[in-house]
Amino acid sequence: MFIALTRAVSPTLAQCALTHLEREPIDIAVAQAQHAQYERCLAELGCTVLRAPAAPDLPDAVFIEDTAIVLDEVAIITRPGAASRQPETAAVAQTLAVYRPLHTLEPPGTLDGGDVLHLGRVLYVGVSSRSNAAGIAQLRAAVTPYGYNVIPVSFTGCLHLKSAVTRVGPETLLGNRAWVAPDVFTGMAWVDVAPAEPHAGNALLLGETVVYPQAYPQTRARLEAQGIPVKTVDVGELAKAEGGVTCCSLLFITTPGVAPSPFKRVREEMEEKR
Ligand code: CIR
Repeated sequence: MFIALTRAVSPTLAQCALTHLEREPIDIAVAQAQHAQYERCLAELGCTVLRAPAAPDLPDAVFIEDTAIVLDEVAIITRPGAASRQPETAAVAQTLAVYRPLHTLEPPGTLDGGDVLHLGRVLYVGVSSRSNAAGIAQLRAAVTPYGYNVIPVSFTGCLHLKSAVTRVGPETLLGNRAWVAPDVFTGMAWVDVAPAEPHAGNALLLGETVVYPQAYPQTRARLEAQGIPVKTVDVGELAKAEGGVTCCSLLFITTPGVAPSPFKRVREEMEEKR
């Protein structure tokens, strides 16, 4: 069973951390509706959607990807690079402890999950304003015993490595080569984002389908031209907070035999409402 762990949009989202974008008004009700549509999309693609406990006072809590890296063997609880986001990890750790042994990053290390691109036994990690050398070294020490290789990657122009590049197929990446060099990712084919859509590199691969923002039709056409199935979602209000489609969930295979009973089963709830 595939689990998509999500977290509710906080009523304080408009006070989110911002790095590259100007602050714009955010309509919370619309953001919540878009988030619900995103969860529905993941459920339709076969995920069991579970919500970590809500954190109304933590503006960026919806961007749960940044708080952990869930591998088959272990979950790494990060230490987010924005101080305002560091309290987000406690409840996520509690939730993930049901499924994985935990390893927690410590000061002075910082690392955001949005900087970690997981391709097989390699974790490419963006060196960013959020993920520092100490955080990357701690991640390497934690995952090396499980046979993973950690490769730091330089990039520019955006918040996280995965704002610039993500996986869209078993051996295919989608990315903005103005922000990150394709040849870093050995053995992977590369689809360029459309020039008019520099932020279009963030896609969420689920099985063979790519969950993708409605806002990037030109890049979507490029994916479809490669034979990649795409399901679009409108995440426009979340994008104002510098969020994309990867950052609103943590995807992982459940441990066989472990029941997710302490958590809200969003899919079941949605089915009841139909
Ligand atoms: C932040 O600045 O941390 C949030 N406003 C946005 C985080 C988006 N996370 C992601 O793309 N992984």
